[in-house]
Amino acid sequence: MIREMMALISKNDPAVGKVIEREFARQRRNIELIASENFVSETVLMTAGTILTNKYAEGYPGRRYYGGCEEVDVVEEIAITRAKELFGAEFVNVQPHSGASANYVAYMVLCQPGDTVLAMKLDHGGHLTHGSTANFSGKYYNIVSYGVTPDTNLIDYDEVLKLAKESKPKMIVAGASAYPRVIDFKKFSEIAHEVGAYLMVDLAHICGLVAAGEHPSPMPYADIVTSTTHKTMRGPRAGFIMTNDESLAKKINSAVFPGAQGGPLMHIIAAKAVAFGEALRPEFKEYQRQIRKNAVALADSLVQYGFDLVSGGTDNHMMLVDLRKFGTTGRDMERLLDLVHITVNKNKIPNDPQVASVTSGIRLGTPAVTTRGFRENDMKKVAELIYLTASAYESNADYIRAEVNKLCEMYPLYD
Ligand code: DSN
Repeated sequence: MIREMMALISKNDPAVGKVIEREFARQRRNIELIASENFVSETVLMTAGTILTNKYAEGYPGRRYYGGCEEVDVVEEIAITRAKELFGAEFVNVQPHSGASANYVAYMVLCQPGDTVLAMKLDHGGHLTHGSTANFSGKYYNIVSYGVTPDTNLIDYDEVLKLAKESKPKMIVAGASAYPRVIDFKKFSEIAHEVGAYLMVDLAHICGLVAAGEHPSPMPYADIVTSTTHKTMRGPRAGFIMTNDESLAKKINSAVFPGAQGGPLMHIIAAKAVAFGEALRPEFKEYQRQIRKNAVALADSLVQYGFDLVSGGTDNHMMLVDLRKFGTTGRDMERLLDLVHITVNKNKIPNDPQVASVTSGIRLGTPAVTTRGFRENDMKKVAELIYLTASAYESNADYIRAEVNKLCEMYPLYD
C-alpha cells in the first residue's frame, strides 16, 4: 500500500513524490535513535492519509458549526472514549494539532498573561513551551525555572519546593523532553498543593510508557495533562489534553476551539483513534516494556564503552550521553553518525559549556528501533557502533555502515 501510494504521488507530482521516496529509503536504511520519533503502523499511516482531510468540523461532536459532520463526530467520539480508557481520564480533548498547541491551551486555561509559572529549565531537560524566552511561554508569563542537582543530575525536588514557596507560582509544569529518569508526579502535586498552584503535566515523551503502566501516571495528581501522540505513543503527529477536574473540561474545550485553533484535523483525529485502539491491545504493553529493556541495554553498553551518561543511566526510553570525555561535541557526533546512517540529535547536557547549536551531548532513544524489532543484543551492537564512531571514525566508517545495513535488513521497515 505504501509503495502504491508513493508511486501515485510520484506519477502526479514527481518533485514531491521523489522527496517522499528518498525519505522512505532513508527511514528504512538508518538506525533511528531520536527519542521523540517512531514509526506508525500502516493503519495509522493510511488513516492519516484519508478523505477525512476534506472535512471542516469546527466545534465538538453534536455541536458543530458545519453540516455533514455525522461521520466525523463518530470518529472523534471513538478517539475520546479510547483515550479515556487508556489513561483513566474523565475528560479528553483530542483536537490539539501538536504538543506545543496543547501546552498553549493549558497555559490559557490555568493562568493569565503575567502570572508566574514554575517549570523545568530547557537545558536541564525542559521543553521550549516550559518557559523559553523565544516561545509564547517565556514571552507572556513570568517564568521561574527549576533544574537538576549538579551531583546526581536528578530533579531537585527540594529546589522545586523552595522556588515554589518563594515565587508563589500560579502553575507548576512537570514533564520533560530530555530527562531519562522517573518523574515523581505525586511529589510535584504535594508541592503544588502546598503553595496553592495548579499542576500541569507535559506527558509527551513518556505517554506510551504511562499508557502501558511502565511509568507512574500523572492522572491522579495533575490538574491538566497534555501530550503528543507520536513519540512513545506511536500515533500520528499531534497532541491531546486530559483532566479529571470536571470544572476545567469546558474551559479546555473553549480554549482549544475557538481559543487557540480553528477547524480540527479530522484525518489526524481518526489516526489518533486508531493509535489509541492499538495501545489498548496487550501487544502495546509488551512493546513499551521492550522499549525500556532496550534503553537499559543501550545505556549499560555505552557505559561499558566508557561513555558518561547524565544521571548514570535511564529509567525510561531515553538517555543523554555526555561526550566531553571523547573530546567531541553533540554537533560533530550527530554529523558523523549521520554519515554512518545512525540518526540522533545533539542535545544540551545540564550546565552545558557549549551553546545549543553545538552542545556537549547527544540524546538517544529506543522507541523507533523497538518498533522495528531490535532487542537487547542489537542494542549492544548499536553501542559498539556509536563507540567506534566517537573513538576511531576514519578507520571504521565502512565497517559501521555495513553493520548498520545488516541490522536494518534484519528488521525491515514497512516491508
Ligand atoms: N521536539 C521534541 C523532542 O524532540 O523532544 C519535543 O517536542
